[in-house]
Amino acid sequence: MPNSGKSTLFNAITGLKVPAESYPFCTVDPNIAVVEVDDNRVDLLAQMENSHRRVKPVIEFIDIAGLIKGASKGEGLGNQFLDQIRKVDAIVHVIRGFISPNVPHSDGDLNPLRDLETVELELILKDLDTIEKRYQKKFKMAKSGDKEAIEEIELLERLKKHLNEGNLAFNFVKNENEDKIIKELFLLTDKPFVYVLNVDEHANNQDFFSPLKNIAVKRNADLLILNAKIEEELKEIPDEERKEFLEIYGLKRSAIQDLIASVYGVLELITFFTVNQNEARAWATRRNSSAYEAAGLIHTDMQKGFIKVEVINFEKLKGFSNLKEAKERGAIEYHGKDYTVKEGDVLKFLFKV
Ligand SMILES: Nc1nc2c(ncn2[C@@H]2O[C@H](COP(=O)(O)OP(=O)(O)OP(=O)(O)O)[C@@H](O)[C@H]2O)c(=O)[nH]1
Ligand SMILES: [Mg+2]
Repeated sequence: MPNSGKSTLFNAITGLKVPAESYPFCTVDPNIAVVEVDDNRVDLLAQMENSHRRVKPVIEFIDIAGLIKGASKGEGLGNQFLDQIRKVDAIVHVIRGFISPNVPHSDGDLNPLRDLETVELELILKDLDTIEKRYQKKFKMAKSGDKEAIEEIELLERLKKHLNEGNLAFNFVKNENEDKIIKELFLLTDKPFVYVLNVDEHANNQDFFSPLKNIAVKRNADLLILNAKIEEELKEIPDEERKEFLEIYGLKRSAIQDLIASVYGVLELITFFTVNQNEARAWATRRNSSAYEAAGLIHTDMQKGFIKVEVINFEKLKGFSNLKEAKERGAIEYHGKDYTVKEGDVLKFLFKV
C-alpha cells in the first residue's frame, strides 16, 4: 500500500549497498539496490586460506510504488509496477503498522490485516485475468479435441477456483508437469512472500500480530516485525554508537539481516563455499541442488568437465587450521555429480577442460 514504509525500508536496506559496478547484471536504477548477504564464514575461510578477495552473495531489491484498490484494473500507479512484480523471485510485502497523523492512509484507519488482504486481492484478481485469457485460448483448442488442451483446461479450472477462494497461486498443490504449465503464466502470486509489519513505538503490535501470523502460516510465508524508520536512521549512525541507539528502542540489532535471512529462507536458498588463494566466496543455491548444478553456477566449463568434487562442511573444517591439514587428516570426502550440496559445504570441483 502507499505510505506503508516501503521506500523507508528500501533506504535502510541500501545502507548495506555494494557498488553496483561490481555486479554487471545490475542496472543502475534508483529503485534497485544490490545488497550483500553477510556471512562471516567467508571471512573465516579467507583468513584460513590467505585469500586475497572475499565475495558474498547478493540480493537485488526493487522498490515499487504502492498498490491501491483497483490496481488490477489500472487504478493508481500500481499497474505499471505489477509488471515489475512479475519479474522478481519473491515479494516483500510491507504492511503499515504505525500510526502517524502526518502520513495519510489511503483507506483511513490503521488495519494491517485488511491492508494485506486489499493488496493481495489485487494481485489475485490480476492473476485471474491472466488465467482467464489463457483459458479462452485453450478452450477453443480443447473443443476441437486437443488432448493436451483438455488437460490444461481442467488444470486452469482448478487453479481459478483456488484463487477465487482467496488463495495465492504459490499455495496451489500441483505436480511437476502442472507446475511447468503454471510457471508459463508468470503469475504474480506464484512466488514466496515475506510479510513485514512496519511498526513504530506507539502502536500496539500484539493486537496485529496474531491475525497476521495466522495468514502467514496459511500462506507458508514469513512474517517479520520491524520499525523501518529506525532502521533507516540507523544507517546514518556511526558503528560505535549503534548499540546505544538500538538500546534506546529496546532493540538488540538491526532487523535488515533478519529480512535478508527471511528472503533466503522463503527462496529455499542454501550457502556453499569455494576458497583458494585468489578468493573466498559464498554461493547461494536452491536447497537440494546437486554438485553438478552447483558447478554450473560457477562456470559452464566446470559443469561440462565435471570429474568429482571435494567436500568438507564448514563446521567440520573449523576443527582444522586449514584445508591442507583437513586433507592430510583424511577429513575431505570425494563425491560425484549427484551429491546433494548441504548448507555450509566447502566445495572444490575437479574438472577437465
Ligand atoms: N511514524 C512512522 N512513520 C513512518 C514509518 N515508516 C515510514 N514512515 C513515514 O511514512 C511516510 C511514507 O513512507 P514511505 O517509505 O515513503 O512509504 P511507501 O510505502 O514507499 O509509499 P509509496 O511509495 O507512496 O507507495 C514517510 O514520511 C515515512 O517517514 C514508521 O515506522 N513510523
Ligand atoms: Mg515509496
